[in-house]
Amino acid sequence: MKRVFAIMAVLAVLFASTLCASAAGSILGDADRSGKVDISDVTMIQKNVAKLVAFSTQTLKLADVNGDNLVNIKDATIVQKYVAGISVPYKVGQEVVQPTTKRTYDLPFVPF
Ligand SMILES: [Ca+2]
Repeated sequence: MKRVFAIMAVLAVLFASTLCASAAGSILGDADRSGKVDISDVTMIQKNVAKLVAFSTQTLKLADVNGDNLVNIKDATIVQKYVAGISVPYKVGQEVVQPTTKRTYDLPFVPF
């Protein structure tokens, strides 16, 4: 029985670390999820606005660079300015931690 709990604890830790690892690659404005913010992200946001491309919930949060809970032409313009080297008052290009990755999991106490 102890062995089963130990295996469950290891799996829980691995699952939690996988969630954290996936958050590390989340960059605000990286709408094409390539790991960098460039003109392709502007194009992806424009395609989403035109309803040519659907975003996942996580990608919607990365594309919403001004944080108004909408992905629209304003976000595309902000990312375009960032790519052009124009200063923007948002954290475009910086890693963000998605709220869903902030979960904590209580592990069962396993006496070894
Ligand atoms: Ca927005």
